[in-house]
Amino acid sequence: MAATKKNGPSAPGVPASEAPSYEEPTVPAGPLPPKDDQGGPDTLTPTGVSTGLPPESVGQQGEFLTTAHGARLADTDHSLRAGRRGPTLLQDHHLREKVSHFDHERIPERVVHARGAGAHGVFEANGAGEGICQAGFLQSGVRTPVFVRFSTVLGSRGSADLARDTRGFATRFYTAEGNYDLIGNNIPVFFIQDGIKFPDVIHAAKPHPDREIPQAQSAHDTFWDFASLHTEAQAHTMWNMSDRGIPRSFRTMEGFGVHTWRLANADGDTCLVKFHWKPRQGVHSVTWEEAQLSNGYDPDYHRRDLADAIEGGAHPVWDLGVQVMPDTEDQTFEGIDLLDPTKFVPEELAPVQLIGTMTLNANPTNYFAETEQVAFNPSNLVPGIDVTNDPLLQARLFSYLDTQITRLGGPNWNQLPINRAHAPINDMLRDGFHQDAVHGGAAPYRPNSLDGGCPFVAGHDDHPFIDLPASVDAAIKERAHPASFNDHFSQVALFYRSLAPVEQDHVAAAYTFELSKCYEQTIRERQLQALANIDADLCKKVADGLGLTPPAPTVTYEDVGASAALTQVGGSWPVAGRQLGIVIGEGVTEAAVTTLQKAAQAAGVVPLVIGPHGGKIGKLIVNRTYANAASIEFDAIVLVGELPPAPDAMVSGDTKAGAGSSPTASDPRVVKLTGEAWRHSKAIGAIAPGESAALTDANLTGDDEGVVTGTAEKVAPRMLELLAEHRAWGRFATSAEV
Ligand code: HDE
Repeated sequence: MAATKKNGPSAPGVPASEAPSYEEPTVPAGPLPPKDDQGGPDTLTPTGVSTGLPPESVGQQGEFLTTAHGARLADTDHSLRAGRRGPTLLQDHHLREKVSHFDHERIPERVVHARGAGAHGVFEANGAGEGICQAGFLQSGVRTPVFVRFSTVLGSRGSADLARDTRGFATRFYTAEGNYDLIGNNIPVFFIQDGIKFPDVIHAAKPHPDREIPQAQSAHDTFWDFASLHTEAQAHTMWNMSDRGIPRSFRTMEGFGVHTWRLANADGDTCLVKFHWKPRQGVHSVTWEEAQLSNGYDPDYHRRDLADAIEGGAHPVWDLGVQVMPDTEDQTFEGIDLLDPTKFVPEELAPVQLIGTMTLNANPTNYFAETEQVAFNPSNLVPGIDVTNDPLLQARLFSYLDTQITRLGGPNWNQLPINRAHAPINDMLRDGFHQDAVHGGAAPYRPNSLDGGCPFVAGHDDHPFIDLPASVDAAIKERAHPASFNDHFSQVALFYRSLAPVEQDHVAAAYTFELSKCYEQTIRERQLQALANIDADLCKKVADGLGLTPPAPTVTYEDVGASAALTQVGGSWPVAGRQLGIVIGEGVTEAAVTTLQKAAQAAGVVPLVIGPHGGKIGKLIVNRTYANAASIEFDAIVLVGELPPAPDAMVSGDTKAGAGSSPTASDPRVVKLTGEAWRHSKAIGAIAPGESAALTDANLTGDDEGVVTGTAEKVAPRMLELLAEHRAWGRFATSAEV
């Protein structure tokens, strides 16, 4: 008999809503309900009518295994054969259906942004956007369901999450006026100014065509060959080489619409805007070493983090903001060409005005049906939001619709549950592969009288989508761009000079790492020349690392200053959803651990106990062991009491046990973990009656930066404060100081 113990929220990540029984269940029962944290697309008909049914109604039904046409089956383990040792019969419909369907389970992955994770949520407008945009979902108090998909760009579907890369941040608003898709990135500038170059940049960045390596990386010759020749890519690559290229979490990323969009209010007044998502969780990153370790220890790091945080109740929140610029004829603002997507508008020049808030509150029930099949499209616009002539955006308007036809197998991908609009659909599009609607009527054309003239076109008062009138200069048809697009460096320098010294060091290290992975000296030298044109100091640091001579700049441009909004360093941020590692040994004082656990849980932090073995120590449940824990999993660690070597601390069983040079009083894996947390500038706590042997073994004392020692009552609140600061930034000197 199956046990029906509900899996509790204290363990984010358990696979099902009920804990499994030890024996294989034998009493027929229907499918288990989804987990509490799971949601699904609203249950609508393909033409947008709400069915009011729960999300499970589109899942599997009934107690018995059936064929795809609903006949119950008694055996799915044996194929139908002519005799027990004879050949399999072609008439075995179940075998053919089962294997044939399996043969076709995969669909082409996205050409770019193949690796991603999604979540459901809700957007609530605060009304501040009403004056500039007539879109219904931006009117005060309107709540709109959303689905968000975060992604990396370069890697294939199974690649690791912590590649140094841009992150996609695509949001679908299921508005009452149709779907609105805001498909942005975590970086506000792009590699290219014209969409016709997109295949070039992606071909250069994807693995080399001969060996198909390296996966999910820009640290290779073809990428830097392109970026160094095509210097308009320098703006985006500088952001990639900064800490923005390796976010701590999807939850700690900003989002940007990148292009300039044109909004119109109810009176038809227009303005130009840049969209921003501001995470309430703060903007945080990992270190490069953490990223590399994570890709081995936990390639699903970002995916897991998002799902666990939502399951654990730490629902991530972003404010949606706009920078508002006048809709002038030249579409420039403070000297910045708003049609050039390699440029951004510093917040000091146009403050970000918040117009609503998005909360992600449910995980998908089925990755394929939702996260894989969601098909975003920048042409999904609603009344009041229109495009500009940014030549990058213009090409996207074609590409997204086009790519779905191959990826999702035909023209009816809008009818997939996750893509269905929450508005009545009456589109005159007919037939095609996988048609889900059963259209009535005789006249899918206009004008008609046979269907009573239906569908009618909307009049002005019916709130139709409006292609906002825009004057187009009498112009020559040509393949050329405006002169303002020729400045490839001034804003790159602005970005670099806006960073804190520690972030600048990270940038220099990232360029050095990436270029050192190139085989061709010419490519390194060419990229160094681009760096010389950005910042002499940065160029020298990278040149030193590569053993090259820094070249002199070849271009001059006006210094455009710095923007304080660009650094991640400083400030204090909510800690909900962060992970605290509590390292214990046999004979641990349980009360100290309980104090830490309670303080963490009260702040929404997930406490994970790391013990010498699995199972329990006293009453404490061990979540990780010395052998399987890695520092990358924890935002901070606390060492509790004595942590002597566990019996399995032998190099023959776990080579990490040989990490130290000499035997230590503490388990060498704990010493390694502590050393890594130290290097990664994470907070470290130690609870011990006297000196903590584990701290001493890691060459640390309670006086070191970001290290706290004492009782659990003293350590717990201080750890939370340090966690809120994200890193102990002052722990190491920067090159600006030495
Ligand atoms: Fe995309 N992009 N893109 N892109 N993009 C796709 O669409 C493309 C660009 C972005 O989670 C594809 O459905 C072209 C800028 C995100 O499903 C494809 C150009 C920005 C996602 C495509 C660009 C983006 C995509 C692949 C140059 C930031 C993931 C599958 C004109 C503003 C969406 C698909 C998701 C996905 C084409 C440039 C962001 C091939 C041709 C600029 C976040 O259609």
